[in-house]
Amino acid sequence: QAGEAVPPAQRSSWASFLKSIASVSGDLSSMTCPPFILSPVSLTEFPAYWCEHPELFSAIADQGTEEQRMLAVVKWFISTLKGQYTSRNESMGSEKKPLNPVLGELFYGNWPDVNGRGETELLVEQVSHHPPITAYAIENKSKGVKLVGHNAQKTSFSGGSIIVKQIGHATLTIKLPSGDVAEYLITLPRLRIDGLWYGAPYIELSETSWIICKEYVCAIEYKGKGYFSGKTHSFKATLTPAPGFGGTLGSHVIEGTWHTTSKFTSGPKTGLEFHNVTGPKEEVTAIGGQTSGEMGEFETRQLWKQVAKGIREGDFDMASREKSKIENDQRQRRKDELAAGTKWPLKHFDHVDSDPTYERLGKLGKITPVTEDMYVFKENWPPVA
Ligand code: HCR
Repeated sequence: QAGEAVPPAQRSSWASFLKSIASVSGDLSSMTCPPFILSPVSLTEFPAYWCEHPELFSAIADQGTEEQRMLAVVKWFISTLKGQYTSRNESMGSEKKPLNPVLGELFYGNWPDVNGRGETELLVEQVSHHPPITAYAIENKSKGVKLVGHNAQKTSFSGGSIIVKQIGHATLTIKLPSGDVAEYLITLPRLRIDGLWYGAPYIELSETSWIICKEYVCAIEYKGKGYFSGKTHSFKATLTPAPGFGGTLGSHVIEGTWHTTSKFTSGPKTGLEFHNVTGPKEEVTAIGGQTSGEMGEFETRQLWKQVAKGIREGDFDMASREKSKIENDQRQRRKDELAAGTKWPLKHFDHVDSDPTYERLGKLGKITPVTEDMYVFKENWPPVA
């Protein structure tokens, strides 16, 4: 039934919200939603989903051949999807609207060294407010594995669902024992937010995303119920040697559901399990202002503390008052910058209009657009004493 999952007192505002999104395109971040659908967590915390299986991230460095390394990269990537796209349903009952980060908002964290896998560090900076763009760097220094990327969204409405085209990409680099650096271009899937009619939004992935390195091209196709296997969250990953590497490297096809398990369905490993994320995940340990000494009021949990408290405790008047304070402060800062002829300085990233790695590797998968901008990580964290 329509609005089934919506608290009765908020059903009419949910109906108005649904009507309004049908006419909005761009990003949903500034839309006003009924309180039941608000999340107390800012989007700056989302990049932590990339590393909820730190052992898979570090294992990428431990592979002996390019073929094994590519399989390890794909395994780590597929294993992140459950956290990225279903964890809010698990923890909050449905997808919720995250807090829209302010320019300069920061989130730092880490996953400790356990069993010699090395420590993995996370750094996130909101590099644009309107439209929202989040840049991140995740690094296991002892293993020489690093992921740098950024995220933005373009949304539209179709057939009762919100379609989210993810803008941005990530590059994974691995320092090899030979001294060379292997690079992997990672693009992001398209999302469809279903369940709106009932007031219980959830995500399904669609279309194709890519992982591409010099020697391999991996196309990952996503389908929901009623396609390859008839199951929700299905995927099929096809790994093919890049031009010039066909004679030496094997091809593989992997199929399954990204939130549970998958196996090889073609190639030398046919029948073997590929990934399995039915076990526990490891949440990031957030690092407060004390480590950097400079994050101060821009540390995400500090910044949104009162808003998050209001949302968690059902005091939406307080949440809204506190949110307005943050927004007014932002407006004032932008006005002051305009008057002074200055621009907010990004702390950890430099914006550039094109990414040579994306252009070079993207060609191998024939991905579009042929070029994309990027945020170059300044490598300035943790601060050198
Ligand atoms: C679409 C979304 C904002 C963007 C979120 C992204 C794409 C951000 C990057 C992460 O790596 C992955 C990621 C996962 C999230 O699932 C995705 C969010 C889910 C919901 C949110 C919408 C803007 C919320 C709309 C809610 C409406 C129905 C009220």
